[in-house]
Amino acid sequence: MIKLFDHPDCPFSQKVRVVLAEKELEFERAHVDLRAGEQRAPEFLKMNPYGKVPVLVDDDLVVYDSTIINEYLEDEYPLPHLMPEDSAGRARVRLLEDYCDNSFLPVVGLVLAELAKPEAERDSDRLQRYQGEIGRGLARLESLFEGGEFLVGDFSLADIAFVPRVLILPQLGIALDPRLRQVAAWIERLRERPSVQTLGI
Ligand SMILES: N[C@@H](CCC(=O)N[C@@H](CS)C(=O)NCC(=O)O)C(=O)O
Repeated sequence: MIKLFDHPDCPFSQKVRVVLAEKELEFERAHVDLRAGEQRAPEFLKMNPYGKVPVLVDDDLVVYDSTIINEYLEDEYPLPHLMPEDSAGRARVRLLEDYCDNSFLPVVGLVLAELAKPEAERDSDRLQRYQGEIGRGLARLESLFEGGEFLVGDFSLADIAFVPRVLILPQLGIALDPRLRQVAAWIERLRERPSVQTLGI
């Protein structure tokens, strides 16, 4: 039995939920109340010493970090494949996941934090700088499609990494540059997938 310790709004948890849905794996969800600090409780830290969601428990195995969890799910439950077969394609997927986890998602987090402030307290220069950075990230993605439908070959863990945040661009105050036609079509394609719809975003 698979159990996922997660938080509904956490983009890292959402990445894992899309993979579980793609692979049609049954799982139990355990909500970790981050505001109440449940992620710092000793029993949670025993599972993930970093004190973060998501954590996946599959029988006796405990795995944390969304990208490592998704790699584990791909290895253990390979169908449908969410990684290319060739090493070059796999490396490209991993590079994009790394960019998404360490640059794209954090800057989206900064925008959300700024927007969560009362309007009078927002730093509009900072907000614009962050929004501009997201726009440049999306422009970089535009150049990757080369006529294909997804970032690297077929739908993969690379696309899934971006799902939680590219679906909420309007909430970030970002109007997609109309020149980014491939990105616009890709976002619509992602939005239509049943696995993505399970997120309810
Ligand atoms: N690299 C981790 C990041 C996970 C992460 O940052 N989770 C956040 C919620 S979205 C968290 O649990 N924060 C709680 C805390 O830092 O106290 C992953 O990919 O799983």
